[in-house]
Amino acid sequence: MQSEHMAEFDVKMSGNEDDSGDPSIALKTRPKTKRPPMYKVMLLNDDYTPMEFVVHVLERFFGMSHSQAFEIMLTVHKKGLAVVGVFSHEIAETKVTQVMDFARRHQHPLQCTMEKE
Ligand code: TYC
Repeated sequence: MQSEHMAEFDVKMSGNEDDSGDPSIALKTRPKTKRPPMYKVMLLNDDYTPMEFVVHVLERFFGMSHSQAFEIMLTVHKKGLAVVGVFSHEIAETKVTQVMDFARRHQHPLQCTMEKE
């Protein structure tokens, strides 16, 4: 299987002068670059993790200001979850691991997940 990050080449039928009937001559190639897939990182609500802990997580791992972090924390609290950032697969995985480890170390049940955009 080809890596999703590799450049692919596709074919273009137009813009040539061929009328020989040989389809192989009528194909031109052009480089086709694909953007890497992006992943939403989400925080899930629970009944036990202190609000201030969630605010701290958002400041510490997602670079949010205190007021931004408080706002997103409240969104998770009220709606059940919120997207807290969109990242490449590797960065998203790192964020999830950092949050889950930090929550476990502090014995909070906070859950952080990622999902392809
Ligand atoms: N619902 C929690 C409480 O009332 C606060 C909370 C917010 C927990 C966001 C998790 O992702 C979360 N203490």
